[in-house]
Amino acid sequence: MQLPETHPLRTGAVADAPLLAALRGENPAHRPVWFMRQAGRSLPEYLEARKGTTMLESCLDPALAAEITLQPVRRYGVDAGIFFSDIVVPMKVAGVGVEIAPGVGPVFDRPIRTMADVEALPALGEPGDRGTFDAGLDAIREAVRLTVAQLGSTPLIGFAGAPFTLAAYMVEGRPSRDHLGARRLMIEAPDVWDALTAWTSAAAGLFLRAQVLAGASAVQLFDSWAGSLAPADYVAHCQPGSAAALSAVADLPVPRIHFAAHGSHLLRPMADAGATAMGVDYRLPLDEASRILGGDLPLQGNIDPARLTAPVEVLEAHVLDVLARGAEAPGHVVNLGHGVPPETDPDMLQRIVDLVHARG
Ligand code: 1CP
Repeated sequence: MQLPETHPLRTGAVADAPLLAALRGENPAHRPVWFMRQAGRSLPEYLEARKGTTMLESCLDPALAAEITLQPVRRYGVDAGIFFSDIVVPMKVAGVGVEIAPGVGPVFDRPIRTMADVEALPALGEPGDRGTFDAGLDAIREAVRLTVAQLGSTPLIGFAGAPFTLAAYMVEGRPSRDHLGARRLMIEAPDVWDALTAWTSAAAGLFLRAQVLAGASAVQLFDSWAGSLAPADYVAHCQPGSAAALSAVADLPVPRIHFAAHGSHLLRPMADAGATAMGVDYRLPLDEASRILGGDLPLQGNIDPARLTAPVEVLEAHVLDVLARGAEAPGHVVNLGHGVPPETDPDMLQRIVDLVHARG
């Protein structure tokens, strides 16, 4: 399948984008940099824009979602926009009872525990079938279109939560530290687990595909909580779902970044799920990550978020170390090793962008 004629990858709008060059394994004039959670509570303009709307209302308001996506691009001059949404938006669109509680995160009305619970989940349908889910994604398509029209030559990254991370929230019903409920279900009732992750991988895949067809030029699959799994459990119970989600856009010419916080021990099996680039968290130096992957894939990362509040010299020395180690990989996109903490001073992120653009 081809991208629509108006897509930035077909019009040539993003032809010279450093992000896409690095993700192809090339060395652009400077290394691209963006930040996970670059939109959000660390920006005063975000807090202002969000006044009076819940998190999920703002995700489903196309003009507001576009505005919030653009805010950090305008402010910092980062090399990519990350679509402002949330990993639970596809569930909300499907009609699952979920809200994002301020200061907590996703909270589901009815946690999923049994096969009957999975069977009661709404049907998702097929891409473009104009059923409830497909039609509900129109707000996402519109937000992406509005965003890319204003981004010009800066590419937009679309994203989804990986099937394991989505299922972990659905089983627990809310954020959990060790994901024990999800890991128990996986072992005690693998049939229920497989049915649930078949549903979450379909939701993630359809969500990614809608963003790409509407104008996103790259995607990232966030498997935030996969790091709680042993490699054998990841391969048996999670990798197939992630592979299915990524394969939903594999016929389209967009790079596929795959990231897990705390996931260094899963780099190889996560790459094998069909990624074309790997996000690395701050625990594993990028040169070591590249060796683990046999120099096969471009890498993204991995500035330690804890150093964002350190003295400037400490932060800058760390960024230069990340640049040096990242140079060992076949393509390097500079990012944090996890999301921007809400209390981050935006001036520190600006320093990183300027340093990477000057020295990267
Ligand atoms: O009150 C607020 O302002 C809401 C905070 C917030 C924001 C800004 C949430 C709630 N989600 C988001 C946006 C968001 N979520 C983005 C957008 C753009 C950007 O990066 O700038 C993205 C990519 C996500 C993805 C997301 N949501 C992940 C994966 C990334 C990661 O951090 O590992 C996860 C795990 C979520 C769930 C979620 N949503 C919100 C919170 C606080 C959480 C985490 C809760 C937990 O600890 O389990």
